[in-house]
Amino acid sequence: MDIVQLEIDDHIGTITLNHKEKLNALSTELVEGVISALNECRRNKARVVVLRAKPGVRVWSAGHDVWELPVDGRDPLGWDDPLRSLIREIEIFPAPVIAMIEGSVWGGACETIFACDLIIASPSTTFAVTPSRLGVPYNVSGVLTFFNAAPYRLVKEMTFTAKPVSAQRAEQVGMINYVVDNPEIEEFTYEMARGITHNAPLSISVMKDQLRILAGAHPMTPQGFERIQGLRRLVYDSNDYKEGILAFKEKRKPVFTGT
Ligand code: YXS
Repeated sequence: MDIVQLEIDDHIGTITLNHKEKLNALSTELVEGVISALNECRRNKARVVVLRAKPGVRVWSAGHDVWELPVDGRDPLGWDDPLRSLIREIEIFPAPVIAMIEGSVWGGACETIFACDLIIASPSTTFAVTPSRLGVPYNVSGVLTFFNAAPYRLVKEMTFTAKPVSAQRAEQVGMINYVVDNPEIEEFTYEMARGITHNAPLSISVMKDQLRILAGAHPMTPQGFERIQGLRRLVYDSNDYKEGILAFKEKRKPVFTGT
């Protein structure tokens, strides 16, 4: 069974995450499947893509595959990391990507959803941004995705506490577009998707790209970037980062010492 499934029908691409055993963790294999599906949608000139998991999942995605996070002194979220590639491919895809969410969303999967253009979630959905739970130093463009998705103070709350935020609260603050109950969520999502396919695709594509460029237009000096990279290295070289990953693998609570 493919861990990523693709259907293209009447200008609408549907990409379904289907790696139940690993709770749709964003492994290299799964990310490559999603990127390949996006490329197929591009070849078929899809005018909108729906990114979803199987109906009724408890966990939409458990985030980055923790077993693929390096503990050998390499940046865990470097440019060619699968999660980084996935975010970029969603952002540059020349048509709207609608995230249709059921179940809980964790870590890098939250960023993946926030990189999408529209977000429709079921009432049971929660979003948990978890770098601080694992000791991971998130990367700059990733933090910018969160910064563009939610109010400043809520981004701080989510990143500092790593606690799940409900779909209702996310909708209240404009972090997602709609909360729609099952089973209506599918019809609601595809009605929106069909509506988009009836509008001018070139106009939508250029507005999506303009919004991406404007949202990313935050001045940062080379010195400022280098200072952040230096701080991030201190974190991914730290005992706490190794402890966070090991505790996850040993299924126990981490004990962070700040070293
Ligand atoms: O023990 P087995 O072999 O059955 O495997 C277990 C888990 O190890 C595995 N699994 C994962 N494997 C790799 N990467 C993951 N992110 C991941 N999450 C889970 O799936 C099997 C079932 O997990 P289990 O027994 O815990 O299921 P559960 O139903 O009790 O709990 C579901 C979750 C999602 C609440 C729980 O699995 C969980 O808390 N997972 C970790 C969520 C998380 O912290 N994700 C962030 C990953 S790191 C990331 O995205 C960024 C780098 S960052 O951290 O910076 O945001």
